[in-house]
Amino acid sequence: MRVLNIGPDPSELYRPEQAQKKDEEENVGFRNFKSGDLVQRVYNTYKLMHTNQSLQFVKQKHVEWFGFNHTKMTVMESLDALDQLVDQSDPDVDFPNSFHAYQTAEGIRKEHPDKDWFQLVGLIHDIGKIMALWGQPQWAVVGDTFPVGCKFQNSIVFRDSTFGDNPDDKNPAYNTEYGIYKPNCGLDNVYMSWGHDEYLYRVMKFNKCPIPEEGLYMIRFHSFYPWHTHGDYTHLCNEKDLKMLPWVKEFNKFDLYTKSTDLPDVKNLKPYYQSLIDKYCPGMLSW
Ligand code: INS
Repeated sequence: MRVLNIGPDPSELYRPEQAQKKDEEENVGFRNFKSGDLVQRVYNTYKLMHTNQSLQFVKQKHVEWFGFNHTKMTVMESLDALDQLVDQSDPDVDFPNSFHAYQTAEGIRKEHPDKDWFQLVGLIHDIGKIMALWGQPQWAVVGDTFPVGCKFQNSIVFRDSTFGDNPDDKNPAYNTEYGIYKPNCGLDNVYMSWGHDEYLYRVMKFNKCPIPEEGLYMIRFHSFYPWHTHGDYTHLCNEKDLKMLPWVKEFNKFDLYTKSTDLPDVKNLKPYYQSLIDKYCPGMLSW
């Protein structure tokens, strides 16, 4: 008998330490930033990211990308384009990102056959990485995200060795617990390091794609590991963020643990996923 997964366990919210410990134990085999064949490539990407992602840099990227006048293309075209992209921040994957899209979506489909919007989010969550194919350096596109304009917390990967040259790290206006933010101001009011999460979230909003709020949160914060896995930055969260957190954690299970060198048969899967795209983000989108 198939057991239907009806959604995340809300009680996790009230015991964050246990949840974090569990996550770390479960991460075994994934997200190893200490050793492995790809670790030098991963480190170099984060070193550049953590040196250059300042508040000023992020504000400038918002100006550059929030006009949505770069191109017009369909979601399937952007997904196919990710055949050309290997994510250099990912210690677990050395194959094109497009396969990871179908692996994530299929994992969700198995456990949540009733939630087509969730499956769709699994499919498209990384397509904002298309920016890397438009000349953006990977350190401004991929990788875990974190707030700028306040202290960089210890849960950020390579925290100790990569922020030394970031101008904000020594700026007393930015390097305190709250920095420029007010307590519980809400993540919507926080500048996140610039990358594919925020970009795709904005593309979906701009094009008025009717993805439920939970799905939009997954898109926007799926790489925010310091928050969803390590329990940091809750002092910036409002009630809505905390209500959405279990959904982002539910998404993370599939984003992380479906990674495998056993590659899916994309050709066969395409018609099903095209029907989801047609339902939630049809036609030409403005990027
Ligand atoms: C993931 C995650 C990974 C990173 C990927 C990103 O959400 O944050 O650590 O390597 O670029 O898509």
